[in-house]
Amino acid sequence: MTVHLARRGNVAIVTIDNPPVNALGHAVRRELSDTLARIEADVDVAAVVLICAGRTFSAGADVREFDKPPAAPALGAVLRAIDHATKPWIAAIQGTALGGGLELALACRFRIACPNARLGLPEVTLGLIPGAGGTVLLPRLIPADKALEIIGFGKPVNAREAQAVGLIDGIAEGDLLEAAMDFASGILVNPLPPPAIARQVIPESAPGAFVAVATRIAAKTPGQHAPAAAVQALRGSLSIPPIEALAAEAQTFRHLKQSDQSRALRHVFLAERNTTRSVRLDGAAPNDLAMMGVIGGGTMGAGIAAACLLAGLSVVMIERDTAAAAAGAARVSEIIASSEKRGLISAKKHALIKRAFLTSDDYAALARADLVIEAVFEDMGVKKQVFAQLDAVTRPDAILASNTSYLDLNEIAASTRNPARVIGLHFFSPAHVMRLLEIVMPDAAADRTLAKALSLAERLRKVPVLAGVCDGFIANRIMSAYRCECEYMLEEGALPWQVDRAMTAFGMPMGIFQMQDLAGLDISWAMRKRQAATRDQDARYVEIGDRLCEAGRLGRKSGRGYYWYPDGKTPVPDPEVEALIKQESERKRLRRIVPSDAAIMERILSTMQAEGHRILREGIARNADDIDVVMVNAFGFPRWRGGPMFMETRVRTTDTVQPGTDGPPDQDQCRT
Ligand code: 3H9
Repeated sequence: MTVHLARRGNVAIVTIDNPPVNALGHAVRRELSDTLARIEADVDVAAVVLICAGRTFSAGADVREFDKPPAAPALGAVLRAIDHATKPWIAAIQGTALGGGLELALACRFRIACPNARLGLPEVTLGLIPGAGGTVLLPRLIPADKALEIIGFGKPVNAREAQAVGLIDGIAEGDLLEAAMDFASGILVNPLPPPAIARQVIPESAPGAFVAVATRIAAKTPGQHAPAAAVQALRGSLSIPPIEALAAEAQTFRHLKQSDQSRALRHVFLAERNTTRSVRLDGAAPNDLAMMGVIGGGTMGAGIAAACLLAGLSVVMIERDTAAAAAGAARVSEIIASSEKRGLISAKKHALIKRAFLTSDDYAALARADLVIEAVFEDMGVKKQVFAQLDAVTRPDAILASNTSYLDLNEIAASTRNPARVIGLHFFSPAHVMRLLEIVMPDAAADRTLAKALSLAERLRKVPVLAGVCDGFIANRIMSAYRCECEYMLEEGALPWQVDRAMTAFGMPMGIFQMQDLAGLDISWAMRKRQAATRDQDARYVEIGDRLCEAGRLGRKSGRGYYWYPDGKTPVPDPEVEALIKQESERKRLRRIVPSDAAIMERILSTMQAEGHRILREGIARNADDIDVVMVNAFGFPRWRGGPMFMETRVRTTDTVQPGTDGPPDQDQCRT
C-alpha cells in the first residue's frame, strides 16, 4: 500500500508513503483515487489532511514511468476529483512539493508548509511543462507574473516566499500534522472558499510584469522548447476557460514528453543519480567526516575550503607562510560573506563557519584531519613534497587527496608510505559552486578511501563521477581532444570567432577560444614548452597558440589573446589574429576552406564522442552516461541535448546538428 487512510474525529488523514520521494506513480494515483471515493462516501468526515511519509512531500510524477504506456487513472483526473471534492482537503507540506506534487497541493483547498519546505514546478528542467493543472491553478492563487516566474524558470520558492505571494495559507512552526489538524478545525467554522480551479485568474502584480518575466525566460533559455511552451501555456490559461486551458496544457505536456529535449534532460537527471549506483562500499557514513585539511589557499584551495565550510565541516587550511595563509583566508572569507549576502546562509551560520575555519603555515595543524585535499601548483615535485609532509603529520587512517587536473596519481600515491589512502578529488572552479567532482582512483586506493571520498561528495552535495588515472581524466581529456580539433580547424579555414559562434549557437556557454583567453594562454604555453623535448615530432602540432603568446597575447588578462579586449572584457575579432592564422596555414601549405558552422560543430561533437569511446575502452570512465554527466557539468555542454554520448544514440534531427561535410581526422597527439 502506498496510500493510508486514518481518522481523527471528523478529520480524515491521508498519508502517501512511497519512498524515497513519494513520486506519484501508478499505484499512488490508483490508491489516492480509491481513498478519495471512500472519503466522499463517508458522511462522518468533514475535512481531509493530506500528508506524505518520510522526509519530503511529493516530488511529482514518477519520471521512470514516462517512457511506459500511460496507465489510468491519469494524475490530472485524480487531481480534478480532489478539486471538486465536497470536503476541504488540506495539504501538509514538508521537504519539497515539486511538479505533480505541487499540483496535488494546488488541487487541495488549503496548503500549509513547514518553515524549511520548498515548493516548485520544475518541469521545464525536464523539458516539460506542468501537465496536471499547474499552469491553470497557479495563476488563480498567485499573480500571473509570479506564476510564470515559478513555472518558466522551474526554480522552487521557500515557504516564506510562498506565503508572501499567497501560494500557501500558513507556516507550521511545530509538528506538521498537529498544525494541519488545528488548521482543519479552524476552517470548518468558516465558509469554504471556492477551489482554485473555480477562481478568477489573478492579474499581473504590475503593468508589464508578465511580459518582463517572459522576456527574461526567453533570454535565459535559448534553443529550449519547454520554457517557451510554459509561457504560451500560461498566456492561454489567462485568457481561455479553465477546462480548455487544462486540455491544452495536457496536450502540450504529452507532446513535450516525446521530444528529444525532454528525453535528453530526463537522461541527464537519471544519469546524475546513477553515477555511483553500483558502488556500494561499507566503512564510511556521511557523518564520518568532521575535520578537513586543505593545502593551498589559491582560487581552487579557497573554493574547496569554502565548499567544505558551507557543508558544515571544519577546515584547516595550510599555506607556505603567514602572508599566504592570510591571503587564502581572505579568499575564503569573501566567498562565505557573499553566501550570506545572497541569502544562502544565515548570519548565525556565518558565525559558526568562522569558528570552524583555521589557517596555518604548519602542517602539524593537520594532526586531527579526517581527509586532506591538496590544491597546490600543478608540478609533480611540489605535489610529492606536500604528500611527504602529509605522510609525516596526519593520522594513519586519514585520507590524502590531490586536486590535480592531469598529473599521474599513481606516481603521487607511490611516493607515500601508504598508497591505499591516496585518491584524486578533482574539483571544478569555482569549487564551491560547480557540482561535478571527478573521483580519480589510483591503482592502490583502498575501498575505504573511495567510500570516504563518496561520503565527502554526498556531504558537499556534488555529483561524483568515478574516473581512472590518465592525462586529464574524463573532463579535461575530452576537452583537450576537441580543443585540438578546433585548432586544426583554424589552420584549415575557420577563425576563432567562427568556431566560438558555432559552439554558442549549439548551446555551450562559451566558445573554446574565448574560454582559453579567459583562463590565460600562458599556462598551457609553459606546459607545451616543458613537453617540447618529449613530444612526438611526427604528430601534428598547431603553433598558433605559441605565436600568440610570443606576441605577448596571453588572453583576456593582457587585453589580447585569440581576441582583442578593447574594454578589458568584451571579445572583439582581431584582424592581427586572422593574419597570423592565415600565415600559419600558408606556412604549412594548407588550403583554407571556410567550413559551415554546422560542420564545425559536427566535427567537435564527433571528436568528443570518439575520445569518449577511447576513454570507455581504456576503462577511464565506467559508462557512457558518466561521460555525459561530466560534459554537462564541467563545461556546460547543453543539458537539454543530453551530452555527446547520448546524442550519438539518438537519430539526428534538425534541432540537433546538421551533418557536417568534414569528418574528424585521426586524432593526432595534441595534449597541452
Ligand atoms: C511532473 O511532475 C509532471 C507533472 O506536472 C504532470 C504529470 C502528468 N520520479 O535527487 P535525489 C528519485 S514531472 C521518480 O538523489 P535529493 C531519484 O531518482 C516531475 N524518481 O534526492 C533518486 O532515486 P535513487 C517533476 C524520483 O534529496 C531518489 O528519488 N518533479 C523523482 O537530493 C532521491 O533523489 C521534479 O522534477 C521523480 N519525480 O533530492 C523533481 N524525483 O535513490 C525531481 C526523485 O534510486 N526531483 N526521484 O537514485 C528532484 O528534484 C530531487 O530528486 C528532490 C530530492 C529535490 C525531490
